Amino acid sequence: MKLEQNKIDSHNADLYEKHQKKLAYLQKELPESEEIIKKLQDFQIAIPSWALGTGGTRFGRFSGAGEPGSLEQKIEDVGLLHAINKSSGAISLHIPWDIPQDAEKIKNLAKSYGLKFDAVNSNTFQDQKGQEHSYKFGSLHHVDPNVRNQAIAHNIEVIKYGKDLGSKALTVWLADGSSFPGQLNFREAFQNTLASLQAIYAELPEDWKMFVEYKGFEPNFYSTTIADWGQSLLLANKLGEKAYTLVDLGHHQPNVNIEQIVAILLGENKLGGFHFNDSKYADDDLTAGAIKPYQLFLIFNELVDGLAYQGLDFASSLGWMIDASHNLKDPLLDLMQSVEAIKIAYAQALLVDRKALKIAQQENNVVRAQEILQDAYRTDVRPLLAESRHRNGAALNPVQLFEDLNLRAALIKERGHQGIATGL
Ligand code: AOS
Ligand code: ZN
Ligand code: ZN
Ligand code: ZN
Repeated sequence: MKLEQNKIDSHNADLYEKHQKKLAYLQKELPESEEIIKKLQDFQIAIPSWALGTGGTRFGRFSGAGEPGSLEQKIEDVGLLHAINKSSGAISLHIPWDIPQDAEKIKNLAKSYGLKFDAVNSNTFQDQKGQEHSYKFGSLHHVDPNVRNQAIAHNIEVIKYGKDLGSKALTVWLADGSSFPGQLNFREAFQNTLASLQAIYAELPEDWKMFVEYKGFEPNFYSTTIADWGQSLLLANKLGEKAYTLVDLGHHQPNVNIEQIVAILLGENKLGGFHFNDSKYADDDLTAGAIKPYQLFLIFNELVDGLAYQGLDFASSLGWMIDASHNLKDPLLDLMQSVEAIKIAYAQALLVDRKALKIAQQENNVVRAQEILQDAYRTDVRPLLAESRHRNGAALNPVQLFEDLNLRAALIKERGHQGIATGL
């Protein structure tokens, strides 16, 4: 399904007057509005292919309807999303859930929607049909070199698929770990993981990055072999300059200061990118900004500061990806909400008066420092986001447009009551 531009235009015409009023007020208040709108227009957040269907829990899954049943339909869904918000111009594929049978065709299809291919993800956390060795006790860290070699070969194959599509990064997330004390020799598991990653890294094209994702627990409940940013950074440093740490917001113990981790990694030029989501307890994969929007803002505050410090371009220097999916909302609406929350946090971070903050910090003026941050955070920047979408030809209100046009019903009519095609 392709959304005709005139449908977006007429939606915008209905909302324009009200929008214009709010925007004019903000433009008067904030001299930097114009600059922020331009930055928002450029900022794209990649959509994970696996979030286009209703997620399940280990207790059950209530399948949605009209979900994509093929890679082509997943691209179509992201295309639809991008037409509506012009902020989701990339898709992140997961192999083998999304094997492109005909790379040229898939590439052209994506291009027709204005989409690029973001990081490709390998999968050694499940056994695939016909696979010789099982990943039950891990993959890259496994005690058996045959299992490690199989997992290495898979990652190299994923790079090959990514190359064919124009991806520029490989994301490695490992479920490897142990659930009982004594099960694993930690040092050997770490050394095996490093050696395996080195073998994969050796096959990484020159202009690619490798993202090493960490996670505290789950599916293993006693230890995870790449459990935190320290272990990920250690591996990335040993691997070389193309290897970076990837921060998934849900992969920390509760109350961990993620913005500080982000600041340190960025200062070392070792932050590769993000998997955005939100959580109350653990890897809940809830909509970004749904639970802790202030934390999201504080992370973006560090990103704006840190990328400028490194002299790096904001939109293009890191992997900006969503990794959220759950079982209650329409997946496309959920993604729209995540994208909106991420861009709100970015816009608010751009509002922080950095000169004044620096002075407050130098003077140890704690009260003023807090005032400066919260002044930015408490500004309603949504008219700036709406304006940036409008200028890009997208919808002033994506959620409302999707609902008013009954787009899910249209997808169900086209595809039937199918759920998403993944191995999950
Ligand atoms: C798993 O917890 C991680 O967040 C990974 O990024 C994973 O590959 C992704 O969620 C798809 O299952
Ligand atoms: Zn993730
Ligand atoms: Zn996760
Ligand atoms: Zn997650």
